[in-house]
Amino acid sequence: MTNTNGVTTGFSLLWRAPDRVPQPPDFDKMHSAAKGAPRGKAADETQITSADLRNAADRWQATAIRILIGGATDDSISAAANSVVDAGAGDDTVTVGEKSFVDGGAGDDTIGAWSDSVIYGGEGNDDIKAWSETHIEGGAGNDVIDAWSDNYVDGGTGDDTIVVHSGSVVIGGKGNDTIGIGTDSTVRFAAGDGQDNIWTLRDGRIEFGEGLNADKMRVEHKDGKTIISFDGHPDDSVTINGFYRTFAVSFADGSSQQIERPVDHEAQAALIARFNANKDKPIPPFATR
Ligand SMILES: [Ca+2]
Ligand SMILES: [Ca+2]
Repeated sequence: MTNTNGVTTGFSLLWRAPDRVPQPPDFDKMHSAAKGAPRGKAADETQITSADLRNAADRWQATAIRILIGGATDDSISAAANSVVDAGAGDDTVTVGEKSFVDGGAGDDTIGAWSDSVIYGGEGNDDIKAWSETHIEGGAGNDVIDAWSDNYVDGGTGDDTIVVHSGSVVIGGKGNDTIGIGTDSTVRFAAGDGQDNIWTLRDGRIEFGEGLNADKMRVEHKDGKTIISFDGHPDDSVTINGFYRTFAVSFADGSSQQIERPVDHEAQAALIARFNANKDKPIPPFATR
């Protein structure tokens, strides 16, 4: 597939172990190391380009990674690959190339990254987009996260909207989340994670956490949806939308089962109509915000 920059990218990339939680850089150390690096200015229109970054890197002789530190204001930062961005507080807009690390900090941040990156949205309602093999944590707030393939996405607390295309692991976390998954992706749902809606146009899996056991599970098919709940957990449920016939679920004891979903032609037609009506909207076409 070719992206808008004309770069050809393969989707069958090496699988990144989803449990691997990358360690964030030591920002205190970096703040002192980055003396002379461009910093976010008071003006909202602050724009730091990759050329600025290269100049800064030359100044403090850090060639392996580039470090950008936004202040407490609304920063706009555009950086090349191998960048480290600590955007700080404020409503920041950050775009980075591959193999980068972004901490959006507090505020409602808009963050975009290429592949193999690590993104922490921090507090606030963040809008995060990434390509592949990226570790994303939305943090607190109602985040909107859109990622392509082989990603690990944790929405954190809040009512998050998360869409992944393929080969990804998604954790909605606490709050009532809307999750869209493409092929070969897994949603992890723990006790206390709220009432989540999963939209799938293809196969999918749910891994239930401790306490959400097979012998407590209740499955209800209604209006084209499949609602999974558990005895003793009245505030938790997962609703599967979409018309794929089977859905795999697994439990903390290692057991698993297939949930067979009845065909509801009327619900299928309604979903397809909804998809087509919203397909031009960025996130997600089948579950509009
Ligand atoms: Ca969140
Ligand atoms: Ca949730």
